[in-house]
Amino acid sequence: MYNILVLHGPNLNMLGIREPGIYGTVTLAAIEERLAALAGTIGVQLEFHQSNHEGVLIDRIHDALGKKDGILINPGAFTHYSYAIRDAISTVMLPVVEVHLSNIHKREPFRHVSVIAPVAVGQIAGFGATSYELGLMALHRHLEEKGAS
Ligand code: CA2
Repeated sequence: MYNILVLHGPNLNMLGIREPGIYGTVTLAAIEERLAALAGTIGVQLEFHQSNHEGVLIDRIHDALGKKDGILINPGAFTHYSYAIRDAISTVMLPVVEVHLSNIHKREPFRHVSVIAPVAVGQIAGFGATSYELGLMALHRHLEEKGAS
């Protein structure tokens, strides 16, 4: 049984409430329900947190050290400039999968850069709420393969 921390960054608490044209109508609670259902089928234990504050996200990443096997994260806009979140991920050395609802590579130029991607196992973007499920499956597979090696 793997323990995985699921982190949602700033403004994602507004999902399904504002700007449905860009981010869809699915709420964060519904995404977490979908993830929990998937986790049940693949034998994974999830813990969820959303924060609008960089330091809180960093504290959660630090707390994962020694307790979690990996992290699934949508860092929100911090994706594009938070060297502090990137450093926290490097520090704990846990496998991280970065997910995005939108395809950040076909949006405004500032969103094309992820400072998190170089310290992540990989990135999934553009599939709406499904990005999270794909990300969880990818992280689970990565952990299985790492364990087997
Ligand atoms: O596509 C994604 O998942 C993003 O991480 C979402 C971030 C954005 O800054 C990134 O570039 C890409 C923004 C999340 C804002 O979510 C909202 C949801 C509903 C209403 C307003 C904002």
